[in-house]
Amino acid sequence: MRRIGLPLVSPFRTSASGVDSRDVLLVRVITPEAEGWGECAAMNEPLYSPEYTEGAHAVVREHLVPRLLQQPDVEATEVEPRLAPVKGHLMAKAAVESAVLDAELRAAGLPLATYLGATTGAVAVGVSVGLTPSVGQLITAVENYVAEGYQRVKLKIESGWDVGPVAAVRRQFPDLALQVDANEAYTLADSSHLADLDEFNLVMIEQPLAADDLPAHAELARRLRTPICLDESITSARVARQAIELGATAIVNIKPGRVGGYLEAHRVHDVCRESGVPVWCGGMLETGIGRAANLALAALPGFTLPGDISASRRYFARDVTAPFELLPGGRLAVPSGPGIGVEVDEEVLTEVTTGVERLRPAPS
Ligand code: NPQ
Ligand code: MG
Repeated sequence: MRRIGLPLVSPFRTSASGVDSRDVLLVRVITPEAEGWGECAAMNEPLYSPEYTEGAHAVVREHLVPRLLQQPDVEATEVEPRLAPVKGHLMAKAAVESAVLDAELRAAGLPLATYLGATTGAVAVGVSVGLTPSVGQLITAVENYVAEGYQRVKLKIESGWDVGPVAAVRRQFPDLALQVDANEAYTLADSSHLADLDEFNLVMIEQPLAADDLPAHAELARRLRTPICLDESITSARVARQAIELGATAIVNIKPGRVGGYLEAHRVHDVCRESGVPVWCGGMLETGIGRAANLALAALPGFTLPGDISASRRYFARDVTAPFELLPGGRLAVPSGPGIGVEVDEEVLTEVTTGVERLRPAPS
């Protein structure tokens, strides 16, 4: 278990959080055949979901890794069942499962994209802008990202910062693929106000209401023209199916950490695809380790909308892997090497490391 600290190129603010650096938990699995890396998506404070870096670190150390080390000859598909007795902590579980999966695939010489069933070698990506101190600064931020080549821009909204900023950006960019993310900031009482967003031809409104209120989202969907997309609500393939059947969501934001790993993320993709629900890959300001794995997932056929994977430079001046750079047309190349297909730069890793712990199987 390794903790690293990466400064952000600019603070990232949402209705609940404002961060200017990432405190990230990485999990490294060392086996006789290969090593694997997993990244925990949790924020350093429990402001997006109940998980947070320090808590995930404790759960990995005290409750997850010991369960695997009892019988360390474990395959990636066995990790979830072995960890099932532990309730919740899906981002912590995802980091462990991803590291085992990466080691397994590297040993087999198999790219994660191939293993998951990717059907493309490059994926369209968008950018999430975050809250800004003024509308002017929002317009400038959007201008810069559009100039960099992003085909889709996502704005954070909250009560008091929604119709005005969206109208200003739409006026400046009449043809831009534009969407908004409320991170649960509204209630059904805000329905008519949220309906004022319908005139801006948004691709979607993401997680407008509380994560645990699917019926309210179904009711809101009946009152809005803009499609609803769920993020925080979708914690498994089963919940995705329930949300779709309830009419609570027309689009799904898939985040491997939020659903417990890439294997469950694949199952969410399959459920949505069977129901004709488009999906896209959400972002948690990952390092190149999580970014590489997310690109493999985003290369599946059901990922028909640009994700929040963004180029490395959108978040980090220096990363623990080589930077992912935007290709023409606002796309990122899907790593083609074994496993997650990137190498961790040990020199940078050492510089940004704030703590390292190693757990070993009990001597047999
Ligand atoms: C979302 N991500 O889609 C999340 C919100 C979010 C890109 O909007 C540190 C780590 C800070 C993860 C702030 C984007 C974060 C974070 C916001 C995720 O809802
Ligand atoms: Mg979101």
